[in-house]
Amino acid sequence: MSEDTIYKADTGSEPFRFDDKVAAVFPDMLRRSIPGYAASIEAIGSLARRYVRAGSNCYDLGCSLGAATIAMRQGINEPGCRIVAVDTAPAMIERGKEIVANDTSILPVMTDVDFVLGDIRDIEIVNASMVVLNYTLQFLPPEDRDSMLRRIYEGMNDGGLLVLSEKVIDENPHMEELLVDLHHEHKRRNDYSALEISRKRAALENVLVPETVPMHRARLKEAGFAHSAVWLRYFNFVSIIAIR
Ligand code: GEK
Repeated sequence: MSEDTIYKADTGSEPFRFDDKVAAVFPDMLRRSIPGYAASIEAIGSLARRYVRAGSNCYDLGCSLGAATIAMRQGINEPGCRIVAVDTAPAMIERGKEIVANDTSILPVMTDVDFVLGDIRDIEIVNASMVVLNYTLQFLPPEDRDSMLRRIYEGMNDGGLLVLSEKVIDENPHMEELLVDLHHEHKRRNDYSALEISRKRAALENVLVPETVPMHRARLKEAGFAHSAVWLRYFNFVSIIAIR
């Protein structure tokens, strides 16, 4: 796995972009930056086994290199399904295709994967038994998030499952300060320097826009999801499951 050294260099005031440089170090970046990332991927596999129905579609929205796609494919135990893995970043889609093609894990059933280079706001969602937004919604402009969730709900079958993982802000400013500090300490333990952490933070400003857990849950309810629960929280990173 290539080491993420991107913010060892001074990148000036350039906003964060999902380009070739990021794609080349992405697994290392996520592992060291997102507390709970590995747990989110593991759960996606288990949830796929429980919720994916024969002949249905699964969507990995903002798939990056396809880690959640691979987990779903390993979990799916029903015939005739299809995974649609979508990302706007060509560098991610190109590498993701290679990674999935070279994945040699033994699968319970063969599930086709279609990689789509495109914006998740333009993708048609139909006959879905599982939809994954693993740390992706946070990159959409907030004003586009309600309609995105509504479209997902409308494209899902009854009993279908949505996994929504996000960086969040706490409603309580005092606790927010502590959680951010704990996250930065976690990154320092994972060998990012204080300078790398502050450069990355500046680059993500206005690119990754976090919301509170109550805002996410209210949006899910508004979109129509009858049930939702936070199943994972690690500092200011959460994963929520919602069932149609
Ligand atoms: C994982 N889910 O490993 N349309 C499509 N893709 C988008 C859009 C958009 N509008 N906006 C951002 N992206 C993955 C990790 S990373 C999380 C997801 C992170 C894509 C973007 O190109 C990137 O690949 C991904 O969403 C977010 O489970 O970097 O913190």
